[in-house]
This record gives sequence, C-alpha cells and structure tokens, in this order.
Amino acid sequence: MFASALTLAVSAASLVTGASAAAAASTLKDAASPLYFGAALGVGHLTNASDPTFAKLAKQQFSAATPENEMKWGVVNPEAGVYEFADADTIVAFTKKNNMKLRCHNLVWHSQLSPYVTALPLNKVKAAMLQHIKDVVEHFAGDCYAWDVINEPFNDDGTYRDDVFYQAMGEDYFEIALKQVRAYDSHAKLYINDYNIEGGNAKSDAMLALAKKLYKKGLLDGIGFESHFILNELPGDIAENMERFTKVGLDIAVTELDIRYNLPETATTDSQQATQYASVVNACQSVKRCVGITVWGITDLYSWIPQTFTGQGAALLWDDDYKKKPAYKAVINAFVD
Ligand code: 9MR
Repeated sequence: MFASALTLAVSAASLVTGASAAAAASTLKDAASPLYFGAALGVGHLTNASDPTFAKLAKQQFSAATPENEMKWGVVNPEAGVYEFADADTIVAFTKKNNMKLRCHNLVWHSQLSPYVTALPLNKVKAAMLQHIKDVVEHFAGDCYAWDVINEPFNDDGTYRDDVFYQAMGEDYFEIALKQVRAYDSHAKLYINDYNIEGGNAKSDAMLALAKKLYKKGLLDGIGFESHFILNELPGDIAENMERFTKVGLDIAVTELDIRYNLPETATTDSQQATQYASVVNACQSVKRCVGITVWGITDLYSWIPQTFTGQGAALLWDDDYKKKPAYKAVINAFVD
C-alpha cells in the first residue's frame, strides 16, 4: 500500500516535472538553459522604431547576442587611429540591460578589413594588428563573454588562408593575436571561428591540430562552428567532430547557425528544416562542453543569405513576416526532450 502510493507519487511528480519543463519552455532561451541561445543582431534592426518586433524578440527569446557587423575591423577602426564604437556600444548596452551573454565578433579577419591595413607594407602589419587588438579589446573589456579572436583562417583544403596576417607573420599570428587579447581582457573566452569545420574533413583536421597547440599554451578556450548549413547537406558527424575538440579541453559553440535552400519555402522544406535544426541542437546537447548555439539572425527578412546566394533563403526560425517556422518549435522540443 505504502510502496504503491509512493510509486504513484513519484511517477506523478516526474510527469509534472516533464510537463512543466515543456510548458515553461515557451522561449528559445528557457528551453536551452543552462546552455545559451543567441542571435546575431544588427544595430540598424535593433533600433528601427518602425520594426519594434525585432528588438522585442531579441530580448524575449535570446540569452546571448553577437553583433552581426558592428565590431568588425572595417567598422570600428576604419582608419589608423580612428575608432567608431557607437553602434557596437548600442548592442553591448542592449545585452547588458537584458542579461544576455555577448559574443564579441571579431578581431582578425581577412574580410571587412579596413583598406589601410591591406595597404600597409607587410613589415607594418604586426604592429597594426597589435594596436587594433589593444584598442578594441580594452574598449570592450569585461563586456565580452567570448571573443572570436581569429575568424575564418583556413581554406577548405586545410591550408592557411593567405591573407595579410599570414603573409606578414606566418603561423605565428595566431599566438601573437591571442596573447594580446589575453593581455587586455583576462575574462573573455578566446575563440577561433570558422565555417565548414562542423564535420570531419581536411579543414576541421587542420583546425584541430592548430587548436591543440594553442590550447597547450593556454591561449585558446574554444572553437566556433559557424554552421551555415545547406538543407539536406548537413554533415552526419557533427557531435563526433565536436567531441574531438572538447576532448582537447576546449569549449565548442555553434556560432552562426542557419539552414538555407533554394526558394520557395514549402511544407516539405519547412519540415526538413525543422528536423535538421533539431539535429544540431541534439548534437550540441550531447557534447558536454558545447556551451551554446547562436543563430545568424532572427527573421529571414534581414538574413544575409538572399544577397549572397541568389534564389536562396528561408534559413532562420522566423519568416519574412515574423511568423514562427516549424523549426522554431523543433528547436524548443529538441532542448526539452
Ligand atoms: O551577416 C553578415 C553580413 O551582414 C555582412 O555583409 C557579411 C560581410 O562579410 O558578414 C556577414 O556575417 C559573416 C560573419 O561575420 C562571419 N561568417 C560568415 C557570415 C556570413 O557571411
């Protein structure tokens, strides 16, 4: 009698716990907790008074943010010695006000780089990089949960991208840059971030080899898997590949998730996309040191995809009219299950 009452009470309690966890998870951030769920935010959208939905969703649904463009070299430091932090500061203030983690993005990247840097003689690039890092990292010191210190350093075949930094310093530029960030912000987690490293391949092998060296020197804390995926072409070994990195001692983050395809959006693409978003969540959840997921935007309306890949889009969780797509619910369910 007593035993069966207890059994009943226990199973009723676990039913309630399961049901209330699902019911409580009415937002992405609640479902993801204790992991974070972030979005890339563009300042123009965040402060656009004629589109209040963007900022409303940003604070309601997300526990982390990455400035989509506002911290990039070409934006904050357009000329030697000239700094324009206002747009980035607006995003930083928004994250503080709304208790969001801030992923700072990025310091050393071949793209969106100021022309003054590419115009320098190679023997002046190191000093310019050190100065840029000092000034920018000092400005945001204490605000950044993580810094994408080096962005997209590899070619797809695993060789180093032949950008000005590599040309000027060779492989040493990683260490030089990472040391400089540590010197000016001892709290931020230091990341290298790249795309096409989500599955096992020549590029992720090369990243792993580099990451091991830098981790051993105490200069690297995590690797960002950008995760700009194509529908029906996701690697099947995302979790296993994450594990290779976390085994070294590193954190892993999904930093720029979206899943694009050739339009139009149909019931079939919606449902395939929902399943594939859920599979990314499941991969991250199954890996102990996968710390969080960031989607590269909120609504398809402002996604970078259509401008870059003609005819493609519908890659995010909300459509052009801010209607939640099936992938939204699939992400929540994948976290809660
Ligand atoms: O989403 C960003 C877009 O608005 C910019 O025009 C573009 C410029 O290169 O950068 C986009 O963000 C990129 C990110 O910073 C790094 N990884 C690839 C992203 C998509 O291009």
